[in-house]
Amino acid sequence: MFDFLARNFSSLFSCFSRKGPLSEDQARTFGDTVQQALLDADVPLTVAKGFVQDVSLDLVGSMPPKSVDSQEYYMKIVYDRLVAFLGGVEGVSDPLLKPGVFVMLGLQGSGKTTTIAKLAVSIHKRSPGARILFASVDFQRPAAIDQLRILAERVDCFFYQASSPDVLQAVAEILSVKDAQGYDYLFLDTAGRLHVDDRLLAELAAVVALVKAPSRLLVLDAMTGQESLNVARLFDERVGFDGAILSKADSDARGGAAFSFRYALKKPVFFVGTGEGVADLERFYPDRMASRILGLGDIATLVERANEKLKKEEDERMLRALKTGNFTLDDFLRQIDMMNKMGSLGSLLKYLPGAMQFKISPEQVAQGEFEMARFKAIIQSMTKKERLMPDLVSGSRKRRIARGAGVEVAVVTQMMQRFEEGRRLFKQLGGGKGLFR
Ligand SMILES: Nc1nc2c(ncn2[C@@H]2O[C@H](COP(=O)(O)OP(=O)(O)O)[C@@H](O)[C@H]2O)c(=O)[nH]1
Ligand SMILES: [Mg+2]
Repeated sequence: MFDFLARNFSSLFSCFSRKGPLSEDQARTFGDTVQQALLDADVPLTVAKGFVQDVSLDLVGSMPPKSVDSQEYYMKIVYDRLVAFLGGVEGVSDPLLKPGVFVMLGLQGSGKTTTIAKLAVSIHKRSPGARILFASVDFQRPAAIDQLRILAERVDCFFYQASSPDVLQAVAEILSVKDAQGYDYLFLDTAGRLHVDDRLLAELAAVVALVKAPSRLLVLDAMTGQESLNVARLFDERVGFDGAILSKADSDARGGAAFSFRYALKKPVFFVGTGEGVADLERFYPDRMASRILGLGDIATLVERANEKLKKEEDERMLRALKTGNFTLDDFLRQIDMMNKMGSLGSLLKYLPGAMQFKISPEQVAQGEFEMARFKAIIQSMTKKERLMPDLVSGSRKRRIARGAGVEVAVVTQMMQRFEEGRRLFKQLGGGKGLFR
């Protein structure tokens, strides 16, 4: 979803020259380019204009110090604006931290029921012992209730089917069950319509009014683009909600809704749904999203994904190694395995700085995966000592390793060079005086 914005934004760097202050022409070109990029991404005109105005004011009103690279200086200003626009760094409270009653709101098919399971999985990850109850008052479609029952079983949660056919009585019944049985969390699934209508909104308002201190989560389908902002406005006026979850961010939606949500609704986006599976949910962090949109990469999310899939100590070692640039061929090998565990190279690329700018083709990705497999074979043919002290690898050792891995000697040489480059690169990323640290 954000790839679209990223593609258009990553070329913005070239609007700024490396030296000296921004000229009026450059500022105008920049503003026009940004506005067009936003409109192309399905951002409403008023929002696009608002953003361009804000960021232009910041750009024109500031002067890069002599000692710094102007391009970096101005991009940092754009980055800061973008973060603020998307919700700021402090605006990312986690609604799931506190137990309570969560009412899911949204149109039919937006992803409410699926999202309940995803949220439960994310609670269980943090507090495995949490007792979570699912219940539904989506009486429009009996299949919708079965769907929730099945999901509850799959993600180890409790399910309660109210006996009353009346929505409000059912809610009262569910709430008393929650209190009597001492559940920590209750997720209340509600009915949606294909379009917002009066009766639906009135019913939802009445449901919400029955719950003490409810957390009201609006689930919006990112694929519906700008229309989702109108839906959100209506729900806000008639029912009220605390924040949104954007589902189907994995689709080829152009990201305009996600970009505009905070600005248009003055409420946070808590999560984005990234697939149909129960684990496909990510927190929405404005700063990480801004990095991704600007093609600066999202190292934090990348590392988090690694965290989840790797044993803890291995992982801490790796982070230290990455940060200090102090890693050996053994680490390199582990890194290749780590990448394999996290997903294909292609799926990882969008998190890496600059990947967007270089427009990596599927052939290049395939080539990269082939090389990783070859590198792995080479490292595996080395002795422990050689892996720790790569400088030892020369002449006859190289020939032995090449034979062991079934490659030409030149490939071994090439890999050693890449390793050195990688070591330097990670040092810059992790420990160096990068722009965004
Ligand atoms: N690709 C994708 N599909 C999703 C996502 N969230 C929900 N869906 C799918 O959207 C459809 C409707 O979801 P559902 O939870 O039943 O919506 P509800 O009517 O609002 O309860 C289902 O086929 C889900 O699998 C998501 O983040 N990505
Ligand atoms: Mg449903």
